[in-house]
Amino acid sequence: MAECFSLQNVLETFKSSLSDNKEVYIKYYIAGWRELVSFMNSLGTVFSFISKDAVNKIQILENFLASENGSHYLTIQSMLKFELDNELVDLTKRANHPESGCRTLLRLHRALLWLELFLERLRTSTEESKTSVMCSEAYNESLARHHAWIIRKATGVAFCALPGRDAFFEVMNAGSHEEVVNLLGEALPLISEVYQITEDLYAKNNLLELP
Ligand code: 1Q0
Repeated sequence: MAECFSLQNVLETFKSSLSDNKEVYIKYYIAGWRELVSFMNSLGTVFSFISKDAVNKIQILENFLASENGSHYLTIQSMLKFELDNELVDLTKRANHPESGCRTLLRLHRALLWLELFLERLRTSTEESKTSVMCSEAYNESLARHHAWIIRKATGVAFCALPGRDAFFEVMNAGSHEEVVNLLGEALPLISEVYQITEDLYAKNNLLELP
């Protein structure tokens, strides 16, 4: 049976995703996303269009991992090397490899920045703070610039359907407000580290704008 969402699980998976020499294991990275998607699903059907896209991307990466080339998809670092060396990435426009691991993971990577910005707002929020405002501010500072108008519009509508701060803390299933705030304080540096490692790697290889 699927376990109930817990913030602790998210923290654990992102922790497991970092190897000793600071590579990022794809298996745990996408497990973290699966956990977040299950959380999002519990918030209602207005978020289906978002979770569908997220699941689709997670699935693409899982398929690579399970394929005969799976060993090359162990870490984000090894995936980049493998796909670039073998010309498996569309670099300037979508053509022969519209669903490369590199471009797919980049979409999740951009969403990770949204998550980081949103969780930081949540961590430092007060009783009066609105989740919808925190969410859209984080979105405008991250994903929005990569999204077409129609998606920004739909996303804005979805944000308005978010539960209030108290209910939100509740579904996070991590104890009292204080405990949630502490756990967020623990999770954020990790998420931020995973984000930064990936960002630097993509930047170094000139892959931040993959179509
Ligand atoms: C709780 C509210 C969730 C809000 C999620 C914010 C992200 C909005 C993203 C909107 C995506 C719209 C659907 C399609 C977009 C694609 O066009 C786009 C680009 O891909 P492509 O193939 O067209 O080039 N895709 C993306 O940008 C990927 C988006 C992935 C979003 C993954 C969101 C996962 C949800 C997480 C819930 C987190 C809950 C936070 C609190 C958890 C507490 C630990």
